[in-house]
Amino acid sequence: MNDAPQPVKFDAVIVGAGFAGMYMLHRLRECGLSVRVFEAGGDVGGTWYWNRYPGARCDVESMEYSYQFSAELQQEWEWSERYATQPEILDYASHVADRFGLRSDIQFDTRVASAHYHEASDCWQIETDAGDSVSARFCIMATGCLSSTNTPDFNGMQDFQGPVYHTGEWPHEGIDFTGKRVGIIGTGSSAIQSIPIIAEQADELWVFQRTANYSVPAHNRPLDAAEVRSVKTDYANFRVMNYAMPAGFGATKPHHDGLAIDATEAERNARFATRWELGGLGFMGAFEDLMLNPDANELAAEWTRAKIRTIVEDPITAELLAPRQTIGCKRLCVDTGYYATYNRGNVHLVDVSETPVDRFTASGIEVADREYPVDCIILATGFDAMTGALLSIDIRGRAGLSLQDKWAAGPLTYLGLSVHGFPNLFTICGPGSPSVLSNMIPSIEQHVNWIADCIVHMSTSGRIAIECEAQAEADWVTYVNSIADMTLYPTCNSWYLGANVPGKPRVFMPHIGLPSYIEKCEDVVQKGYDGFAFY
Ligand code: FAD
Ligand code: N01
Repeated sequence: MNDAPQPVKFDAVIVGAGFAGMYMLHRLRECGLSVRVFEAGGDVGGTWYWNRYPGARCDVESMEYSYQFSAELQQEWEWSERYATQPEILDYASHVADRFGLRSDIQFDTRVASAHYHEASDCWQIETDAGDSVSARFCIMATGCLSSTNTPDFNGMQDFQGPVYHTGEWPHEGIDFTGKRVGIIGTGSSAIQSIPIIAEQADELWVFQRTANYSVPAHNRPLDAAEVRSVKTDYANFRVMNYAMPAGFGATKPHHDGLAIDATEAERNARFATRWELGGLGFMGAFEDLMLNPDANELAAEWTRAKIRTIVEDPITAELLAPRQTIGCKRLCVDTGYYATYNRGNVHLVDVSETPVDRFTASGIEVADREYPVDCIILATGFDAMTGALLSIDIRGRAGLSLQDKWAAGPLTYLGLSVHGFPNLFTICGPGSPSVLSNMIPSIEQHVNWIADCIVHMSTSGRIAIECEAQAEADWVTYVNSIADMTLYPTCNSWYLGANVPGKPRVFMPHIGLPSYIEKCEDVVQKGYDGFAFY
């Protein structure tokens, strides 16, 4: 007798319960499907469940960084600040889960270890680290673009006697740095948000910087009631206008056209200053050629460096903080008081660009034979972005083809939604979609709606399986890269290219431009799912 547990059969399994997994569950339940969601964390929220470091908040404005699928939800939820804090966004995710009764179909504290496609039954067999074994017609990866942390293998990590925290796996109870000597490695968005707050608590803060990053002020503030009312009066139109923006946000902000290289110095300076005062990611919208022409980019970069020099009092520190790479090539950071924090006596910048971190000792961090004694270390070292979470699952498609093998030279997808050889597997905001180069919640909703509509189409037309064609996939990857090659994005070592993770193939992963992408997805459907095969 075979006493192995019988697999449970669902119409769909969703992996991940961040904003993508939550909305996918809601849509599929509305379509009448039986669904099980597996989530490694203890509750919903994804990014906002894990990234609890001091100062964590969104850099797309709250009124834009939220769901639009329910008119009631978007009317009833009140954001308190221009850029919502992590706790507020997590409360929002929790509210959505309560309001739509999502938790009953989500199994928390459960990591999916493998997903194998069985051709005989046209089903996915999914196994978890908790011992679950379930089968489903569809397997939908809502595993997140920035959910797999990147922890460099520093020598002697195990020797350090104090605690080591990663910003992307922050302790739920929070940390009080009062009276502590703190070392933080990294100067990306997570570090830039947390450094000013940690600096206020800690006795000494040592910042280990490998590459200086550009950051613009957030000018965060409480939301004005009149401003909220004006958006809520016609939220639907506000959303439509934002979907037409290159990155899915900023439609109601001042629009600027023209080329930086054609403007006079006075015009340029005035426009950069206006954008700096407005605050936020819109800085790169000052002129149309900033991400296309290196000379134009250098004008914006040098303006920003000059700005940093006016804020940071010590000229040596100011020079170290002035980035050299193309501005906007790595994701622009948005801060509150970041550069001014270096004017504090207890904050010290350690340049590790030429002489890297040698090792962790029992009591500190060693660089170029000097030990910096610290009580705790923060790794603000980012993520194995876009592919990390997917490739840490043993995903196998037709004929046992593993995704790890298929993507050995870089991710291959059609529309960032589908992978040839992996029928009925969908990736929400996968590599090859606008995802991280867009306001992600609207991008997630667009993907979820596309997938749900596709599943309904299959059901009404009696189709069992869908798979993208090899040629469509190859053409899409070429196209995504050809767009990137027209821009300055490939000119630095960003995580968009996988350059932050040693050994990761250097391939530009996101699709640049949301409106053209949405148009393509709609066109594919209108042409009878062009580039896909059904059986
Ligand atoms: P996630 O929120 O990452 O959720 C994925 C979930 O899948 C996680 O909970 C994870 O535990 C789970 N998971 C992964 N693998 C497995 C597995 N094998 N088994 C079970 N569960 C698994 N985007 C913006 O547009 N605007 C912003 O302002 C913004 N701010 C950000 C700030 C920070 C600090 C970070 C890190 C990212 C930010 N992002 C922002 C990007 C953010 O990731 C997205 O906006 C969005 O939250 C992604 O939702 P998601 O559901 O796709 O993925
Ligand atoms: O990670 P990062 P992040 N030795 O990869 C350094 C989103 N986000 O968590 O640049 C020394 O940007 C690394 O140096 P270098 C947003 O999309 C948004 O900060 O590789 N240093 C870099 O300085 C963002 O882009 C917000 O030379 C090492 C840093 O660690 C994305 O998440 C807030 C090192 C990593 O920076 C990732 O941001 C937070 C080593 N061995 C995150 N390895 C918002 O504001 C790495 N580094 C909304």
